[in-house]
Amino acid sequence: MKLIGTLDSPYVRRTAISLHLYGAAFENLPLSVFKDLEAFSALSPVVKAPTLLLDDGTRLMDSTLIIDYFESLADVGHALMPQEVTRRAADVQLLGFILAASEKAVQHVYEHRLRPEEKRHQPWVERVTHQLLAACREWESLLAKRVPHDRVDQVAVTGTVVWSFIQHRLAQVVIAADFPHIQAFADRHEPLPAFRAWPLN
Ligand SMILES: N[C@@H](CCC(=O)N[C@@H](CS)C(=O)NCC(=O)O)C(=O)O
Repeated sequence: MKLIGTLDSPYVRRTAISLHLYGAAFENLPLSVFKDLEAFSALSPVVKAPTLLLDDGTRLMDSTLIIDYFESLADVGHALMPQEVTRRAADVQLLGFILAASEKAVQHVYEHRLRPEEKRHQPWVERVTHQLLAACREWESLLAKRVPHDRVDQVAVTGTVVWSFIQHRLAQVVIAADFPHIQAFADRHEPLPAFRAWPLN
């Protein structure tokens, strides 16, 4: 199985760490969606990272769909989502805000790194920044009230990966000191083996 994409993408990294925790054997092909356009296109013409090539040639795209597929195959000992429905709904809610923060952070990065300055549309940048900060505030507040889980789960994987990405790229926009619960949560998880095996840098 081959996971295509670089670990500086929060979507690729959350998929790699999740596959690791599910105990799935895979190889990472660190092709960039920008620098390795030709090689990436040859494997997947849509050039979306992550793309996961299964051994039978099936191509899976979108981190949430990929993770859901492996979650459906996992036994209880390897599952990353709670089995109990109320806790599961709470985690799905929290993951929604974390993934919204991720999407807005990636849009912010693309807007500043890919679009020439003279073509930038300031109201759009302001909208994306507002949405990013709103998502982080909801995330912080839900995390503060969350009953601590004793094992690494999907909220730990995605929350840590997305926060590290945001702090790596947008530390001037999303001030870590304003989000102490998220920061402490990420600090607790980044040193763990699955996160170190698939590092951001
Ligand atoms: N919802 C998708 C988002 C994936 C995504 O946007 N990946 C970026 C890399 S961070 C990408 O493929 N960018 C190239 C493009 O969209 O053209 C997921 O969860 O996998």
